[in-house]
Amino acid sequence: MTAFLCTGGAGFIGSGFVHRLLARDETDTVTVLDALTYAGNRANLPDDPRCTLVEGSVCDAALVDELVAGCDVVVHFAAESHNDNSLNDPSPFIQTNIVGTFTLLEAVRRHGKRLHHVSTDEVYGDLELDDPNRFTPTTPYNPSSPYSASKAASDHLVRAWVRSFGIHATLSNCSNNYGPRQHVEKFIPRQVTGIIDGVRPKLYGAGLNVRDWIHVDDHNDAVLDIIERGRPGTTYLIGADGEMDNKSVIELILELMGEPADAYDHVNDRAGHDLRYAIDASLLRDELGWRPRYTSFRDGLAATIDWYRGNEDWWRPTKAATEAKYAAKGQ
Ligand code: NAD
Ligand code: TDX
Repeated sequence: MTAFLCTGGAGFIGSGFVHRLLARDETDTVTVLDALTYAGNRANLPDDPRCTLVEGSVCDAALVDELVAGCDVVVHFAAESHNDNSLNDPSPFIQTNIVGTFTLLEAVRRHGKRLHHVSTDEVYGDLELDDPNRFTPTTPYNPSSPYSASKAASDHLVRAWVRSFGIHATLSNCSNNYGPRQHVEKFIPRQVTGIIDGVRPKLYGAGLNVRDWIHVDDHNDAVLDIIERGRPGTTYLIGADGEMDNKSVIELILELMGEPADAYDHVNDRAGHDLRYAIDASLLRDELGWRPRYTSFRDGLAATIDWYRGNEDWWRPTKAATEAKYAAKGQ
């Protein structure tokens, strides 16, 4: 019987975590602290008396202190998460990702609580397409965008609080997630919902950029394993050997949705666009025995497409405003 505090639990990955947590144990409870920004949606949360939503910010020190005091384990998902938004306006990324993590760390330190910090592979920068190496926990930090720099800063804060103050924290850096309830600003949902609306997919630049795709449920299973069995102070990389270039992902989406494989357009590239991410998850596999359940990206993607087809009420309200932001940048 564990009382979890889950920040950002009304977003894509955090809500997936809440669903998995409550499904696997009948006695756990979860308090979700979420600011319900454009990316948060209370409808993402299960209708379950063991789940309570508190609408508020991780930057609100008094609120964070009260909630941390009342829980056993903190799982920190809350963040501004979209690279393109960070190029338009970095300011909320500095506040939520850096100041918010600092605020949480201070409360965790005061109350001596267990923390798991959720981060991204983007903190390591990018790899050449032919580089035989992948990211490992010792790869030097080299972030490219305001988003990834703010996540890198948050990781450094957590590591410093572990070393200097002895807080009991673990960290994870995961590759690109896909699955249900991902905001339509992100690559895969943007193209899938566009095709449903008869709009051709939009590929940044030549589309040779490689991302290492993992299903959101596999990410969250790894987070649960780390919370239960991870070594204090350790960073685990999470990835499922899912490297694929963006052009191939668009072609696969088009095929699965019954459209010609060349029915997409090239649009303006992202400034500072990272070329390739690739995760070596050996530590997670060898030490904690984690294995991904979604071993076929094709099957996981087909199920995700079905989810967007069946949940138009969920994504329709945010689609037009999201596309208007892209249109202003020729994307
Ligand atoms: P998301 O944008 O879908 O959700 C973020 C959630 O945080 C939203 O519910 C939002 O309302 C909330 N939030 C934002 N600012 C807040 C604040 N100040 N206080 C409280 N809540 C706030 O993001 P996501 O894709 O679910 O990502 C979750 C975490 O996982 C992030 O830390 C992200 O860096 C990390 N991550 C994401 C991916 C990916 O592929 N999406 C990969 C690796 C790591
Ligand atoms: O319309 C598009 N066309 C396109 O070619 C969009 C929205 C994106 N892209 C490209 C850019 C990237 O190379 O697709 C790739 C994936 O883009 P995003 O979905 O924006 O993801 P990315 O920038 O790779 O970051 C994601 O993974 C790491 C998450 O958004 C981050 O939160 C996570 O940390």
